[in-house]
Amino acid sequence: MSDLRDDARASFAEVFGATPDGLWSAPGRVNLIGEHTDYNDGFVLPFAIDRRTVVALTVRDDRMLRVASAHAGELVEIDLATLTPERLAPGRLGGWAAYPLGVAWALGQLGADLGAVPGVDLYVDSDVSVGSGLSSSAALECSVALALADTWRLGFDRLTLAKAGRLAENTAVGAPTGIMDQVASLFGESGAGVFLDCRSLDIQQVDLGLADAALEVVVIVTETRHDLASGGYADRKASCELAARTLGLDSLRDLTIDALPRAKALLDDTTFHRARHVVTENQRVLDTVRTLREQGAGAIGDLLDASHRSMRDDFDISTPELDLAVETALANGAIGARMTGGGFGGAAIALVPQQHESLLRVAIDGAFAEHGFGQPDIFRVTASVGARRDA
Ligand code: GAF
Repeated sequence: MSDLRDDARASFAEVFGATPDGLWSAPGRVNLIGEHTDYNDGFVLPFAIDRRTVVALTVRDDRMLRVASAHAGELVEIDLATLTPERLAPGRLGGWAAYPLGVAWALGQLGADLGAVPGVDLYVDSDVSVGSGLSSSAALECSVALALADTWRLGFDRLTLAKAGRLAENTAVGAPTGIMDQVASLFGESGAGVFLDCRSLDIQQVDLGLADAALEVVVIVTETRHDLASGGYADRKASCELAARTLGLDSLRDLTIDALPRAKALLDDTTFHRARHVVTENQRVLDTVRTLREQGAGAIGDLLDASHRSMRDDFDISTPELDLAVETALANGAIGARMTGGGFGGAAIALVPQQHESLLRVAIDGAFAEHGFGQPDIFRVTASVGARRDA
């Protein structure tokens, strides 16, 4: 992390010829459980990870926003006065710059007077790899949102910053996501999961108790990138909305497990299976939180496994690589495993005894090679602190 900060500071000086006024950072996330429930007003339990995006920033004496990234070639600049939805429409700015510039625009939509704030030079570096399923997008949005809110003295609370991140992603990037990732990135705490009710937006930090259970979480990033702005994610969201509409509900949050037989009679097969995933997944989140509190992390493995099966069989968002990662982890000592994030590629997580990471790596590397799949990236993550000012 200190390397990332030093690099960002040095690169900022190279690109902009100045020392940054400050450094901010925000983490990526792993979702422990509660997938595709956030945009259905449901429950989620992600945690912020120890991989972060760093933003270095200085105030300018004009109204230009200039953004540059360690992971993208060219510097992008725009006058604050021209920061309009038309200019920011998906595909117009293209690439990564839609995220930071979209966040600046979104802060304006949520009450910032963009006519009265100065321009900034902003440089981004990150060790949350893009397309890995660990929400590099939320890490970028939330680090930029916090940096701009501090610099422009907006006085916004963290929930408003999370909403700005989501609005930028929905509008400027064109990914119809929920609010889970931004809340995880802004509200993460060391050792804790972020239990969010996506209807009331009530947030509770839940002690994961991993060290007490002598367990750790290992991430397996498959080489199949996932992209939330492409069709599969939006298609699942549309199915959920169709199910709720057909059943006369505001959202699938209002469908209970007891009412599933009635729903089966009213919905086509595919829509029913997708709705059933959401309803059962909401219950699994509540069960996981209760189990963590009453029995500890050693008792949540079956819930993680059931969540994966539901995403594989009912919601149909897993891939052969993710299934193989989960199966191999379970056959090699994991007490629970599931894909994490939006699906269609990206990452899986395994809950394993401490010191188990290298054993798991050998087993999964071997299984992937046998199946002709690209070598996955495998590493341990810890639940970490959310977005903050670093310097
Ligand atoms: C992605 C989205 F960004 C989240 O809002 C959430 O829907 C998740 O996929 C699936 O649970 O990370």
